[in-house]
Amino acid sequence: MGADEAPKVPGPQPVTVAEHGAAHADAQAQAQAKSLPPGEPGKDYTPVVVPNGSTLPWKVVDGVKVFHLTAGPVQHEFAPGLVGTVWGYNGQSPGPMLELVDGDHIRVYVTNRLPEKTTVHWHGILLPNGQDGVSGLTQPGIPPGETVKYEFTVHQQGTFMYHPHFDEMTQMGMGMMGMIVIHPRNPKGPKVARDFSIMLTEWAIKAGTSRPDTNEMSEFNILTMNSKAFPGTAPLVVKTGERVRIRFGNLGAMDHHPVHLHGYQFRVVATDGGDVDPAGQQPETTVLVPVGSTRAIEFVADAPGDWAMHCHMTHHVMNQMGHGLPNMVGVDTGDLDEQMRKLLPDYMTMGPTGMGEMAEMGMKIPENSIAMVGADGPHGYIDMGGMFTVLKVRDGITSYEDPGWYAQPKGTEVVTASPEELKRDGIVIDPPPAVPANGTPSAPAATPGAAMPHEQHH
Ligand SMILES: [Cu+2]
Repeated sequence: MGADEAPKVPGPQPVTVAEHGAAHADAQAQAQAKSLPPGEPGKDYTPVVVPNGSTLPWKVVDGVKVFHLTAGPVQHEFAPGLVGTVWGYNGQSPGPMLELVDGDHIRVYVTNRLPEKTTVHWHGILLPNGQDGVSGLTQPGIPPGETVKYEFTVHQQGTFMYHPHFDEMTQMGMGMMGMIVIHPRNPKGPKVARDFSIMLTEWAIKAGTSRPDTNEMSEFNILTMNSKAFPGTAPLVVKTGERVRIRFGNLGAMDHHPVHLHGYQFRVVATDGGDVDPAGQQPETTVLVPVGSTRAIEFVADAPGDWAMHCHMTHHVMNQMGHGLPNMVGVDTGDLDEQMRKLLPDYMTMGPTGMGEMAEMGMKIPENSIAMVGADGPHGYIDMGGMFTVLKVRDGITSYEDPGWYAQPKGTEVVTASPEELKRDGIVIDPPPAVPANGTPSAPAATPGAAMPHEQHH
């Protein structure tokens, strides 16, 4: 804004037009003067790991960290078998993570290669109003083909996000979002050895199609961590004894995600509003990550194994084919499948005994789609999909490459109960009710718990 455009400011001590203009022109220089030298990985911080993702590269020009984001269409693989035509940044969804240090002065160039306007809003970042990225409110939308410059100094630390603030429903539903991590300049507290960043979101892509339906409001069928659905999610690999931080962000359209970690208790140490005071860090095994929020959890990985980490909404650990089916659980389908196969050789009734074994049986699915759930695991089929990944904790590893599946120490596996054990512990197994396995008994079954003396039910 030129000095002659600056409005006169009414007030007890009005500044002159000339003073006001000069002050405005100096604002950026002053902000930069209050900034610190660019923070360096390895020296000022341990870089954050982005499973299935990347960190945005930068260069330093005259003490300023310079970044470049390009918004545009992306061909993105959600899991083997499903490639979507989505929108993202620099050829990725989510966009690459911005990794900064408190006091960094940054310039971010944003080029728009979308067919419509866009902006970038720096979610949770404390900055001058003009840099806030809200189309129409704080800046004009960036037209297709144009490049704008955002510039500010960061004076905070924690986990934040970036996303468009123009046609949000479409652009975020198409996958435009990314994480921002700002490390403290002088870290306090125990040092974290493994620091992970995971963006949660949701998509509506009808089986056999490739474009997200961004008008969808409730029927999301691809639930992702860093835009991957299990089995496309990369494991989080940690050495036994290391202190771990996991940062979650949620920029999905409609759903909050309670992310549950097996095998551990953790503390929620920070939100995008700042660090949680240690006295207020509630112990948890599940952290709710609301839409438009970040949460960081910490724990010491003292238990080796393959530990599941997943959203606990059961519909969020299913892939495309698990939604919108008629409920067949408990229905006696008789010779329906046999009759139907005379007409449709691949016919299979969906889920009369539940859905667990259907993906495993290799049901026929449309081209470019992913089955409900699943992948082969070390002990059979893992019938999970969507927001599911594995924390792999291993003794004495020297690399964070995927170590494969955990070999459980002998004597710690689940085994079939032997008759001797059943007898020793007084477990009496009632004969199964005389009805089909997928049916409901027509007569009341034996009194539940009859085999167990009541005094053991305290
Ligand atoms: Cu969820």
